Parts: sequence; C-alpha cells; structure tokens
Amino acid sequence: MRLVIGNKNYSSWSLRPWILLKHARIKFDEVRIPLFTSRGELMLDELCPAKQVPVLYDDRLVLWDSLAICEYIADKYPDKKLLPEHSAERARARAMSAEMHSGFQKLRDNMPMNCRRSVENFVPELETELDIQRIVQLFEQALHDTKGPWLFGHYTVADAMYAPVVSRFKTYGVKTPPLTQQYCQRVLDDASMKLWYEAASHESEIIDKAEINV
Ligand SMILES: N[C@@H](CCC(=O)N[C@@H](CS)C(=O)NCC(=O)O)C(=O)O
Repeated sequence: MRLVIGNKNYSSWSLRPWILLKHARIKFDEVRIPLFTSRGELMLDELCPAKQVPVLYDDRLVLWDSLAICEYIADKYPDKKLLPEHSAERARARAMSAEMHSGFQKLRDNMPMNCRRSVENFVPELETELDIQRIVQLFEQALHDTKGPWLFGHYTVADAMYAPVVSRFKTYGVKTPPLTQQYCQRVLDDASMKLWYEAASHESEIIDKAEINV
C-alpha cells in the first residue's frame, strides 16, 4: 500500500489515515506532496484524482478520501479491530467520524492545523467556540461511556479522525475538562503522533493561509 499525503505540519486530512495505519502497525509506503508549490501542483495532478490529499493506492484501487481510506483499512484488517465490534458502538463511532468529516467548518477555517506553532492568547470567535464545545461534548460522552482510554475503549477510526483536532487544541491552547484533557494528552504522547510531529518539525515549507495572526 502507498499513502499519498501533504505537508505533515499542515495537512490534517493526511494525518488521519496515516496515524490509523501507523497505530495498527500496518506497513505502507508514503509519498509526501509539498502543497501549494509548483512541484506539489504537478504531483497532485499526477497522483490525486480529486487534486487533494490523502490518496491510498492498494494494488488497482485508488482511494481519494480520508474517511473512505480509514473505513477501507478497518475493513481490510478486521483483526486490528479498528471499529468497535458491537453494532451500536460501531454506528456511534461512525457518526462521530462522519461529524468530523463533514462538520466543524469554523474550527477548520479559524484554527488550521499547524503542528509547529504554539499560539498564545488565542480567543476563538463564538462560532468557533461552539465547534470546540461540541467536540468536547463528543469526547466527554464517549470517554464517560467507554471508560477510555481511547474514545471507544480501544483505538479506532474515530481516534484517528479526531487526532488533528487534538493537535489544534494544543496549538491554540484550548482549555478542556479533565477527561478530555487526559485523552488529548494520550493522543499527543502516542508514539505515532510523536513521529508525525518530529517529521513536521523538519519541514521547511510555510503555507501562509495556515499561519494565523493573533
Ligand atoms: N474531504 C477530503 C478533504 C481533503 C483535503 O481538503 N485535503 C487538503 C489538504 S489537508 C488538500 O489536498 N488541499 C490541496 C488543495 O486543495 O490544493 C478528505 O477527507 O480526504
């Protein structure tokens, strides 16, 4: 399998399938596209049917969307249990992942993932704060119901889908209640997340629109 991703510092959609594969210890090759550069544009044209990352290549299959890739990995490796086993829990994990995939637009616009940055005194505007509150509500509910340590007890697609949100909470200094705080720390301390951060720290490209001014 080959996973095409964007800049590790900025590409939140790329982090999701990448961390799922790493966490499940599934071997894959990776191709990194430096987004918003002329070389990156050529690579997007060549490798990405929707001109976006991530894209997974597996034999003849070309899969161009982060959530579809995560679901495919869960299907392909059932022994890794990357979705909860019980159907109701499975459905909840899917709803939570889908809400991330299609929602939280204000958070995405106003708090872009930026692993290297630590933004002091960030004050979210109301609609962004509402996105944060909804995510915290989802985390608290899942962690309360399953007793953790991951959102659905063991590591699932839902944890991978929310990994970039945890990164944003760190970058922008979002204060959260204890259960969520513990969970966020676990995500950030995870060996795979540390590998991603380490690689991001060595990247030199700057994507201006993801560097917010406060
Ligand atoms: N819905 C897509 C979104 C993918 C996406 O927006 N990718 C961004 C990078 S994180 C991208 O490729 N941007 C490059 C561009 O738009 O030129 C998914 O879930 O995979």
